[in-house]
Amino acid sequence: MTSAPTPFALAHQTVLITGASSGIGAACARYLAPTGARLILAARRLDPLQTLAADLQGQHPVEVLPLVLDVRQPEAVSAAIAGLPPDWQTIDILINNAGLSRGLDKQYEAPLDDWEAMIDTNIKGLLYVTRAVVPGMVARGRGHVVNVGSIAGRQTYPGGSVYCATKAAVKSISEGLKLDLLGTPVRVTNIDPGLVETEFSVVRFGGDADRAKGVYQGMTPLTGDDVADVILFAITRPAHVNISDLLLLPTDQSSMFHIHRRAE
Ligand code: NDP
Ligand code: 8X3
Repeated sequence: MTSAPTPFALAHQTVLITGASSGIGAACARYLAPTGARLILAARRLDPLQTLAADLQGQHPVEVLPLVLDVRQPEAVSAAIAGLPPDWQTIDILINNAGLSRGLDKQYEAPLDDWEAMIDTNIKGLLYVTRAVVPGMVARGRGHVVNVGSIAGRQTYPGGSVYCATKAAVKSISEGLKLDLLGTPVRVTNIDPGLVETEFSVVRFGGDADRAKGVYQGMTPLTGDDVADVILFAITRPAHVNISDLLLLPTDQSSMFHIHRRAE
């Protein structure tokens, strides 16, 4: 009889989660809090980070460091990582989750600002954080990077060309990072969720909550918890196991274009 593999222990591991003020990132924090990991929760909004930190610390003996960070600012990113308190400098796990979508306009009509926001956050921001954190992982001989892409990076939909392109870029960046890290123990996981009900669609539609609700109408989307659960699985595999690429869909979704909706 074979025995189950020993999971990778998260106790005392320092985890940086970008986009931790909401949705998938906040769910990752909640899933990691009971594991003994130490959490750096990064986003632009301090209030929700502090509220989340207080909630987690009320429930678990967990160390949490809220970090105000705009991933679009390369100097601010490198200064924030270099300026972490000494006992928080050794980041073992990076969850590159910060991201957003803006609008569903046709490519030949979309506001340029929307493109800048998506490209600067989803591609360049992810790269800036990776560039600031991964050298330390290589030097220490341990680490794991989880990049949150999307099914949108695998299938382009009307009005989504730039958002989809940013997520296709995340997939390429994940593949490239794994290639460049070959020969080191640092692991790379790319996870591409389908529809997840978070603040994502509210942000996409400029605060229009009713339009956002319509995205998930009549179907059961993933929750941030569902994604966090799978990320927790990926980062707790034994050190010689690298889950490279994951597509995670709601049962009601088979592709970008096949969504089962019940009459309500
Ligand atoms: P939310 O809008 O709920 O969360 C997005 C998070 O990203 C927030 O914490 C936000 O914090 C943060 N963020 C946005 N811009 C920046 C920035 N410039 N610097 C730092 N943090 C930033 O959406 P989700 O949780 O759904 O999204 C998380 C990731 O999952 C994104 O990369 C998204 O593309 C991806 N994804 C989402 C899916 C979905 O259907 N929801 C499906 C597939 C992938 P703040 O505003 O405080 O900075
Ligand atoms: C988010 C999923 O389908 O709204 O990446 O683009 S979708």
